[in-house]
Amino acid sequence: MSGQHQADRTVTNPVIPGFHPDPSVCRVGDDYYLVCSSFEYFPGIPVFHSRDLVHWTRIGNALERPSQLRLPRDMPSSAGIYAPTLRHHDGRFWLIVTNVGDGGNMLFTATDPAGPWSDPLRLPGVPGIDPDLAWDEDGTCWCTVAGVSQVRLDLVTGEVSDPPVRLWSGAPGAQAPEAPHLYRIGEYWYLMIAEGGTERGHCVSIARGGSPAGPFEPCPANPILTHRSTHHPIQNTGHADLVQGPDGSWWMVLLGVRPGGGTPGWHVLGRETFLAPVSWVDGWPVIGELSPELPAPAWPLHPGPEQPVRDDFDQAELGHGWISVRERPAELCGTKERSGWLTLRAAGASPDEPDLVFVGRRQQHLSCRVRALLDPAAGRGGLVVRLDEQHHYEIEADARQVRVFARIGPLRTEVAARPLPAGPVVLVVDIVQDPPREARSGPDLLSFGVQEPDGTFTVLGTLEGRYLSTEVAGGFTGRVVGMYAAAGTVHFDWFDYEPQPSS
Ligand code: 6LW
Repeated sequence: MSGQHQADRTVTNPVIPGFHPDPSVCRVGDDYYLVCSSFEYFPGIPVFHSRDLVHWTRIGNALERPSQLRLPRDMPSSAGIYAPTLRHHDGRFWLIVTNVGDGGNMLFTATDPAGPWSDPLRLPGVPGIDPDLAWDEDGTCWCTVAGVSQVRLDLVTGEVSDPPVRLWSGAPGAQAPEAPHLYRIGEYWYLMIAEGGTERGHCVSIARGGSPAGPFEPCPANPILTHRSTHHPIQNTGHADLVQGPDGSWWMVLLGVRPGGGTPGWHVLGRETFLAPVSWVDGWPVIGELSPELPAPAWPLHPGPEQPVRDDFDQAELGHGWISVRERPAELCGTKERSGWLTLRAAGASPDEPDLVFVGRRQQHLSCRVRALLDPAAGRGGLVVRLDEQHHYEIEADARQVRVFARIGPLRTEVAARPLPAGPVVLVVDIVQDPPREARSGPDLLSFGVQEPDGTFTVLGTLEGRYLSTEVAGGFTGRVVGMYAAAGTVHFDWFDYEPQPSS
């Protein structure tokens, strides 16, 4: 399909950087909508909009009420909300997703993808994870899940008509056939899956057949996409979804990671959303260039508004880019108690605990600087860079001192401490990509400190970033950076997130 690119212009991949895995996309007219997994974070399932598949603006979160999303304290990190599928059918948006650890598979609907979304229809008959929705010409809804198996689903009652039927398991012996999506394209039904596990062996395979229930014939070129055992800067490529542009061109959104540093390579931003062009040869999709600089699509580009660097907490409600760990009770967190400030009331938990009182955002740039002005007069809190309860670095202030801590697995240590004069203090986290200098270096360095009254940055401690990587910590998320309260009440006047150039 020539002409789907502007050869002279490139756009940046990932199209949605930072912890935004398992993308699912659909198009309505000229508008694309995309959702991602959100695991233990609340609100859940960020919803993005784009006019060009390249520039995405977050327009909300699908799961923003406790009636839609429960993330209990005993639910481990990297459980919770897995792998949604977003589709538009019969005038409505449909979102099917698994809450691993609380309720299993659920269905939500909306007329506006920005919300509000419905309360959940629970689907006890839909097994496993990674549910997909597809409708045939008769209106029957086929729900396909990891494994890969399928049920027919009644969208009114949530009941399934038969026990699950096994459809296809991908390559013989390959691990984790998952992330199925079923499409009617031309004369065939296509069943696309991910396999090989969501780490370096990840890949995308496809099969086709004459009916949504199969049988399916695997593509002779499977896997149709993988970067396994290559030096490609984008790795772990898989968990994909297909979408067709208004001009008839086809595209794939998928997850990938950007490992940095020496061997074995550590990725710190989680699994990110990438875009790749798709062409068709003999009725099979062929995936085009997937690179950090992607040739721009042939249509006009629609860059969104510049992301503001600072949140001054002057609005009554927090913007939808802010996320919390497991829940965000209004009585512990809000902007109403002290006008123009975000107030966090500790619930007795440190960043080592699952119910940390925390408001943060995804780290989306390999190098960035985060600063916040906090008033610790009545409590203890600070800035934390978090992968999970066992992997985080933080700078914490109380009325008397500021301290830097590192938690790596079972080990917790105080890295630095310094007395503080009375009054508010600007805490700083400076994250700098560290290109590989030797086999064991990188991928980044995190410096923690305070901003002096003259604006200079005094570093109290610098820590290597690899211990806050998925290769060390495990799990499915990525770095999140934000504000927390560990004791008493802590007020934050503003929070800055400034992307920095990286090498
Ligand atoms: C998701 C599975 C996967 O359910 O990882 O990469 C799991 N793919 O499909 C969690 O994101």
